[in-house]
Amino acid sequence: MAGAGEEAAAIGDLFLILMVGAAVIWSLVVGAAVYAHRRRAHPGLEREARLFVIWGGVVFPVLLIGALLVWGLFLLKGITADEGDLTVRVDGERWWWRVTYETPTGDVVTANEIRLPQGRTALFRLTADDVIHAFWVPALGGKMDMVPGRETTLALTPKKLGNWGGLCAEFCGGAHALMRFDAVVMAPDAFETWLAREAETAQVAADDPGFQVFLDEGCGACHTIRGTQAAGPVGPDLTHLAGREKLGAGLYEMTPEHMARWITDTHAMKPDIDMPPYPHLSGPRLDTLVDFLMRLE
Ligand code: HEC
Ligand SMILES: [Cu+2]
Repeated sequence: MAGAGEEAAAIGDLFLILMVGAAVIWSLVVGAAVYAHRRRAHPGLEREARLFVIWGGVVFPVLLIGALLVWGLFLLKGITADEGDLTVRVDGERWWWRVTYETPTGDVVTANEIRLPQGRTALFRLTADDVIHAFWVPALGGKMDMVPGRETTLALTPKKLGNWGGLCAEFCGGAHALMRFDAVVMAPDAFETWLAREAETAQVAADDPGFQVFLDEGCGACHTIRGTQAAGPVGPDLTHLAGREKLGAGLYEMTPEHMARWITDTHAMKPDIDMPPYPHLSGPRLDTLVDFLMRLE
């Protein structure tokens, strides 16, 4: 079956076998019904029928469903494993993703984009901040509920390079359908380079005019830019914002035009979200802010 990860392939195989098996069993049942209908009555028929019901209707289904259950539990054990080559914590927020890589030198915080090394098993430790969400990267595997106050785990081993895209698979309110993310599978070397860069703080000059607008408008009350005094915990970490492929949790290409609209016309870009729009920003002041944000690589 198609799929870009080991776990998705295993689930794909299970699905294929269930479908083919169901088709075969359905044909046998219909065949038996037609046969029974045509059969003429004779003295031993009652006994034959009882045996058929016991073997075909009780023993066979119990054995088959039992075997499928064991297989399914076996698959589930691998998928919800509690170890991996790297650990990524993901918190579901309304309506975006807080992402933390656990590394030997400490936590690396980012948002809305998950990069993974090809061929390595990533262990996801999942939880939610507000309501139940669900973490799903269809091409790689899943999905797994994210529950406030609880931790669930999911192991994914991507096999193919590419941006496979992920989404929230549990209705969580207003912008649920727009709660996506990028799941980018990279060569292991490129991944290590990316992660090292992601761990760095932002290089922002104290007198950067764009950063002044950012502070004046109060963006820093909600957003963190590591390495500056902006340390808001409410919204996505923006330290390496422009290094992400998409803006707004997997929604828009990361371009200056989209960035400007995101700030002035926020709720047209993504309805219902917890970020206020800044319609009064325009002209050079907006340009300076956008230019600053697009330099946060
Ligand atoms: C009240 C808190 C709050 C304030 C103030 C705020 N934001 Fe946000 N911002 C958020 C939230 C919450 C999100 C996530 C929205 C979503 O996708 O559901 C967000 C998302 C963003 C994103 C997208 C991040 C990504 O990963 O794609 C950008 C860029 C952004 N904000 C910039 C700004 C700028 C610039 C300002 C100031 C002009 C600002 N924000 C002010 C809460 C805030
Ligand atoms: Cu959701």
